[in-house]
Amino acid sequence: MNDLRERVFIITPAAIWETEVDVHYGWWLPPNIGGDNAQGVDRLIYVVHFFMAVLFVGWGALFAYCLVRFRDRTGISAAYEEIKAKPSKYAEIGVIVFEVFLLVALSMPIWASVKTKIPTGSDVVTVRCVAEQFAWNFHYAGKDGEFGTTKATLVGTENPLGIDRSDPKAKDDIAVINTLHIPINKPVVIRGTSKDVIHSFFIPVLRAKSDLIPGMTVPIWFEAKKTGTFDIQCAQLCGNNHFKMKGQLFVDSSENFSKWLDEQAASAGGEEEEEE
Ligand SMILES: [Cu+2]
Repeated sequence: MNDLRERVFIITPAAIWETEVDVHYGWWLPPNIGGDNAQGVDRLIYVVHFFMAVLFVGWGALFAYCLVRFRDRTGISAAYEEIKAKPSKYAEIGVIVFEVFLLVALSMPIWASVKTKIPTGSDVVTVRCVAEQFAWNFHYAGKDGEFGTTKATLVGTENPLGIDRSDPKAKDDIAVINTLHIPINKPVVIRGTSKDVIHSFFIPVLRAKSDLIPGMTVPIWFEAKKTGTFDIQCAQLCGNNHFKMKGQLFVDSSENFSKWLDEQAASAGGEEEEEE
């Protein structure tokens, strides 16, 4: 898996040219394959954009009207007192009330669900994600469902997560780079952190995005409703190869997901034997 790691430290125009853009989303939002949270984010985006358009047209029309109505004309001089008319005040109060509604009634419930209702239980798939310049390391607990110990002193090119294989719980742990496999229709919790700088874990099709911060473990959760291959992007300018910090999300059927886990477990075992 380590051959997947590409470390190019100099940006050349050729490097930028060769970096493929896999999915062309067009001018509209990328497809949304997420659960309730992701749908809620889209609803909010639509509502906010609709009212931004109304405000844009409304204030633009008022501006144009004022340009004509109060243009410089002979015989008419400017009035230097403050405005006495009430309509502009009402319009501003209306905008404030509506913004409070957007924030309290629409944004906060979605945010609360994303940030505080982290699912727990036996059907939850938990994956650790350790971001680094410029790759995503994913850590699966393996068959026993328990993550083995990781140690900073063990971190190296062969072991980017620093998994301590002498820990019995770590024996079946799976480490993959830039590839995240998840099953369809199951809550997935990513426990994310970073080795170096602040990265931002972003899966556009799931409307899931969160900063990953060194020294902190940040939970991110979502549910995918469609199988397929999608982009994982870094949404935080994190260094000179930020633009290449991409991963792939594979949403698998539950059979394919178990099959993939078994394959990974088998190859992890194989690697250990080679080392001995
Ligand atoms: Cu990054």
